[in-house]
Amino acid sequence: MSFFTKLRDRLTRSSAKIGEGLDGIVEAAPQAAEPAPAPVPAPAPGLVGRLFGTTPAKPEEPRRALDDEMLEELEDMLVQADLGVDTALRVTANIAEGRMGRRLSSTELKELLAAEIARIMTPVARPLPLYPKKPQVVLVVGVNGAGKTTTIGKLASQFRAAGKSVMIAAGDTFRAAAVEQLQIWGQRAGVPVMVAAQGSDPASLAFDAMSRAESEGADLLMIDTAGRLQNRQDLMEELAKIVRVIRKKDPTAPHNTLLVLDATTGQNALNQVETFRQLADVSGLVMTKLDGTARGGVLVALADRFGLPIHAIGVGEQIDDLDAFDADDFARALVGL
Ligand SMILES: Nc1nc2c(ncn2[C@@H]2O[C@H](COP(=O)(O)OP(=O)(O)OP(=O)(O)O)[C@@H](O)[C@H]2O)c(=O)[nH]1
Ligand SMILES: [Mg+2]
Repeated sequence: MSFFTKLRDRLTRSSAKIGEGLDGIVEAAPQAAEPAPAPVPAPAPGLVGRLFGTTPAKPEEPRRALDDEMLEELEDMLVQADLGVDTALRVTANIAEGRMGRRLSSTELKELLAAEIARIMTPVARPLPLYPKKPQVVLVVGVNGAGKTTTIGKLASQFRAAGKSVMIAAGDTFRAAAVEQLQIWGQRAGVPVMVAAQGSDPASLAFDAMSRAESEGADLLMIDTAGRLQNRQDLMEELAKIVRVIRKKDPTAPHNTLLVLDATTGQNALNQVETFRQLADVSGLVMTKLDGTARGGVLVALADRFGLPIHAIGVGEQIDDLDAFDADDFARALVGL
């Protein structure tokens, strides 16, 4: 199954919210504004139609003239769908430009919205950059349960398949279960996982992992970290320390700091980006759990507000449920096209 097909099949809750929202807005056209045209009877799909391959005329899609009221409804719907107020306003204004009074069908409105969303997302749709530097150190951060460990497993497997030698460091040294989880992913991906004694300093594990990755000539070292909430000062300090220690070994590292965000958290993802950016130099985002949430629109708000690269999106728990982010595919799937 292509990733686009998967995306369209799994983004259903977000696309239902937006797609059905747009249908509803168009169908809510104020009645009796003008006399409805007399219905044209569709030709019966008889022998002539079969002979000449003509299909019976489709019933006309409902249309609604674009006015202030309709724009307001559109704006509200986009805010509800987690695009955020600023982005919803901008998108609506762009759709309105030069189109006031025009009678739009729901499909046309979806096409217009998809184009606006794709325009915002295209500049940020960038795969994880690969550098000649060996090992390229990828630090993975985020709040509890965002999907860091799973994303590392999926990415490691994909880089492995692309012929890269990959190592993983289990920087979540607090929970034994976290280490086991990463080891399972390491086995699936065929990638070695470096672990340290439970409760030991994650910064020193990161340092040791860098030494080993260097001596074994690994292309990529992915460092998992414990989940941390933005309001836990001590844990945020610990993250800053991991970065400092990594830099002692290689001043240019970490070469990528990936912030993993859970789509189901909606607007809170914006605060997470703000906080993590202050502590670690976040270089790119991965958004997980776009399957099963109606809040996928938050990705548009993130792109519009921060302009940070979106490297990949996750739409499930399996190893191949993560793929590079494609702006057009995402925009079309999101509006239900
Ligand atoms: N549906 C769905 N589930 C996901 C996705 N990514 C991760 N998960 C699930 O989310 C849960 C948490 O994922 P983890 O990878 O353990 O998250 P984490 O950020 O490492 O969590 P902590 O280490 O506890 O902070 C797991 O049950 C994953 O299977 C996704 O894209 N879609
Ligand atoms: Mg984890």
